[in-house]
Amino acid sequence: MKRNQLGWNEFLNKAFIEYEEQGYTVGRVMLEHKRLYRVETDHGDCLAEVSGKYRFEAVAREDYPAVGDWVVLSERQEEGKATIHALLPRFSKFSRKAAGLTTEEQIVAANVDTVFLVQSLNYDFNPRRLERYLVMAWESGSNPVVVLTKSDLCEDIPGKIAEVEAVAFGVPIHAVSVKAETGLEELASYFAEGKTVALLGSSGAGKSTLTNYLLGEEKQLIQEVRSDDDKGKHTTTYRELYMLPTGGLVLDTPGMRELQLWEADGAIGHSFQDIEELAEQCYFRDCKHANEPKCAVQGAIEEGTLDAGRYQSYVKLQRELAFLERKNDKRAQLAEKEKWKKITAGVRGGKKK
Ligand SMILES: Nc1nc2c(ncn2[C@@H]2O[C@H](COP(=O)(O)OP(=O)(O)OP(=O)(O)O)[C@@H](O)[C@H]2O)c(=O)[nH]1
Ligand SMILES: [Mg+2]
Ligand SMILES: [Zn+2]
Repeated sequence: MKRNQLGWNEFLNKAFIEYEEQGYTVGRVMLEHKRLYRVETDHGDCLAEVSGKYRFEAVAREDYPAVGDWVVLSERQEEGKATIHALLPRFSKFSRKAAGLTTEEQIVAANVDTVFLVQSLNYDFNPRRLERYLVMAWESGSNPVVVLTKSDLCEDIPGKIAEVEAVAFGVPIHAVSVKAETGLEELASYFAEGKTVALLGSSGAGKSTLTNYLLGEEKQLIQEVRSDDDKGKHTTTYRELYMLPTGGLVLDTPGMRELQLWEADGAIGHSFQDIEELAEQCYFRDCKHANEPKCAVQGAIEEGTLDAGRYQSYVKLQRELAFLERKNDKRAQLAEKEKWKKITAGVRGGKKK
């Protein structure tokens, strides 16, 4: 069945059984455009919208389907259309804070097995930015892999890999070039049948170039980067999930200007294990690693075993999360209010369709 090629698994099957008994079908969201979805099902692809009831019950942005999601459908095959009635639980999701002043979760990729954190080996290369991506990747429930692109433009690949190793313990790192066709065969193992890989990174990093290479055809538009600073032009403007001819799926995404953190309970600790281990050796249990005597963190920075930039990055990310948490508490209160407003309005006005 096609489902298996699309990444169907036991976890999803369990969640779907009750719907299946009611005659619904299931599909995976391949593309989203303004709340209109292209969904791939056992019967081919169709355009789908959420039902009125779904819209009525959705409170927040993250309640709506995102690319990679599995959705419960009633299909109208002759028309090539379908209605989405429910969302199956996500086994992983890579989120960020949506751009702008609101605190809203934006799901960048749902149900992905592996995230490729893509950086180019020339100007785009930035271990501090990678730290930020790694925190969200650990939080997502998918496995991070660092993919360093454009190795044909780099003189010192081992040096760059060492810099990445220092911030990404135990994370696989691959240096590749689509132009020179090197290192690419190492990536094949992530694309076993039904496995989904999402490509994330800045604009111009070479995500779409890699996608086209994997697809074996020029599906995604690619544009030259600006020659003065090598910044991309935000060529890709929407997320799209593709099935590879060799099995596996790839999700190309638009380059992110900035990755603002979303909730990340334990992920900072996971990414900055080195610092948290040092902190345990500080003399004072509540050491703030500022001016306290016998501070192991400051000691390591002085000795040069801990990079000061890395420590600053850790502090900055923690502050950002604390700020987000405070705002989210407020948002949760508002959402709860909104929900009750809807429910009481529904009771008064009869059932809304
Ligand atoms: N030299 C070299 N250039 C590459 C390589 N891969 C990609 N490029 C170039 O990098 C530029 C940007 O590539 P894209 O694939 O469009 O980058 P992207 O990450 O998809 O960018 P957005 O869609 O804006 O997020 C293009 O000019 C590519 O030709 C490579 O391996 N070597
Ligand atoms: Mg692109
Ligand atoms: Zn300390």
